[in-house]
Amino acid sequence: MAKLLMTKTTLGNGNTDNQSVRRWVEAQAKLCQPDQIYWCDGSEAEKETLTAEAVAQGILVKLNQEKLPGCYYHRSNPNDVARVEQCTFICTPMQEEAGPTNNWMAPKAMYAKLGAMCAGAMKGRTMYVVPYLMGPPGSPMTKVGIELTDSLYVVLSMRIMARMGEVAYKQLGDSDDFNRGLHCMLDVNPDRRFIAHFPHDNAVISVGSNYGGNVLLGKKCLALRIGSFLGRNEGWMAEHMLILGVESPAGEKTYVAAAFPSACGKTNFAMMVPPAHFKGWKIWTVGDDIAWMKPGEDGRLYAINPEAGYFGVVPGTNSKSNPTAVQTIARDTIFTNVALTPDGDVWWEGKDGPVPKECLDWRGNKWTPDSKEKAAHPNSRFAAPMKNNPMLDPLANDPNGVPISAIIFGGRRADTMPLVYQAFNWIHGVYIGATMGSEMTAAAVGGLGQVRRDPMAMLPFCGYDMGDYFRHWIVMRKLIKFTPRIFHVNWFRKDEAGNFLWPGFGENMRVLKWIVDRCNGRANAVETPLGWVPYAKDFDLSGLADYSSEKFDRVQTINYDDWRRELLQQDELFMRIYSHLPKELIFQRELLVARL
Ligand code: GTP
Ligand code: SPV
Ligand code: MN
Repeated sequence: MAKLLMTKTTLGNGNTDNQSVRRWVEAQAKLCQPDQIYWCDGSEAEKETLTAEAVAQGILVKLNQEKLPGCYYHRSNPNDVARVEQCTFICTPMQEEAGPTNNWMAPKAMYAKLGAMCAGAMKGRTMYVVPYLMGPPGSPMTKVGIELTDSLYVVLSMRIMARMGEVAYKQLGDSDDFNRGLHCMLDVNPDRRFIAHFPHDNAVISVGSNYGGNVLLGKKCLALRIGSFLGRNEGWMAEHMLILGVESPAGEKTYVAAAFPSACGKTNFAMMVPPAHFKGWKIWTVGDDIAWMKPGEDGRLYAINPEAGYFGVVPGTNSKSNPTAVQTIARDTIFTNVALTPDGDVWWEGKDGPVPKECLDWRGNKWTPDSKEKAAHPNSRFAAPMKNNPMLDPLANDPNGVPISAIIFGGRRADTMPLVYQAFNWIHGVYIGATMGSEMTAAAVGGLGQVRRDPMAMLPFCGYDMGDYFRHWIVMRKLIKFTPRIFHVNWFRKDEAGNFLWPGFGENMRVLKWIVDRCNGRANAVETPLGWVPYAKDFDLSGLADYSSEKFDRVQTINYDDWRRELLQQDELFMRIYSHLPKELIFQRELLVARL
């Protein structure tokens, strides 16, 4: 192994002869001035060492190893518990390219601003070099990233969320085609928090945070914001979608991808366990958050999950809502911002079993069942390796990905949106995705509960102009011979009393079954102004206690007053992004108005 260029103390067994990597790391070290540089190799031994170090520094708490083998607990700064969209920037040379839905700053100005913040920021600290892959090793779709960070929590989380270590240098070879990610925690101050993307440089700089999507740079930053930009130029799609396989009792396998906004049910859907009534049906997980999709040689659209772990919402996870997740997070998991019980276990609202008489809440304060505040933060998360998932699809690591038969869009809507309908064709489906709305959740700071337009669940994650992104979807149609069918679902419609009109979770299998049958030419449908919907008589409600066909009619109702409002709200988005909006979508709007 060649000697490193830098004079700094270097630790860790990870090393590379790749000159571009070494020069770049050296330049960043010169800027940040860490006391030492630690080159991660991704080994088990390294995990042990770094975990022990994190425990010694109080970054992680070792949980009760009898109950939760290999599990650790982390509390983030209370000012740093979710993605911050107002601090997230797309830095293209022209603002036009970033579009009206992204914060923008010129690259030169942003490099100068963040360079000044990072200067000397790692004095007295260690800079960890984290090489990783987004995608299975050896896949032509896989991308290499290197994240430099002064956070051990980030190193240990990245190790779960991505394929980390030597494997990345192997894929990279002597190429300089890798994402350059720099993360400095600084003083974790919201006023000095920036997540800046430089799509033309395949680079990201994140400062002032130590939480989730802000700092695990392979995830939202590379796999979605930079990824969407690269995908547009290279003829593929980077989407905020889960990927799952549906296996019928006869062994037929159908893969679907689904885009729901943050905290709107992707992980739950991707790990769904069909109800007893669906004997012999199985759901296999490929991914729970991100899909990279590319047309294959056979003319179908193929998808890979670029991630290797799940960064999932904890509250509400139990053996009824998501038994697969319960098994997945039983070991080797880092829990962030849940509650800690006196016996070294974790707890959250909606967990199986009794409510603890006393525990420490996500801030570390004493909590009892009488406390007014929640014990676990609503956006508390688990980071768990996907290999723990008992229903991991056998093709989850396949370099070719899986062929997608259906794309499902869905939002969190208390009204207006029926449980399920199918687009008439691809371009109509693009319109349905482009006009998606959803109530905002705790996954991002601000606006909780308000309905906002979140096209294709990508509003916070698209690395370029939203109108150009719609254009890319339209262009992709020409590259795919057998286009996936497109659907819209809404698990969250409520009655006047505020009760959900659909039981959701495992029962979503009933909707998925109709979707799969539609894709495979087996189910009938009725034409409505919105699209195709199931005949009530065809839709399987058997074995669903207390669920009448009247209730199903209600959850499927198209209310014309609601749709008048809906169209006006959609117009607000279209006005905002008008200058790059493909005219095809304006025509689709006109057709919808005419049908209504
Ligand atoms: P991100 O990781 O933020 O991208 O979220 P996600 O889309 O993976 O959402 P997740 O599956 O974690 O679900 C978020 C919340 O929605 C959880 O609190 C669930 O309880 C709730 N949820 C998920 N599926 C359903 C459903 O079918 N019905 C109802 N009513 N709630 C659901
Ligand atoms: C999301 O917000 O969509 C997430 C969580 O998946 S985070 O990684 O924080 O972006
Ligand atoms: Mn997500």
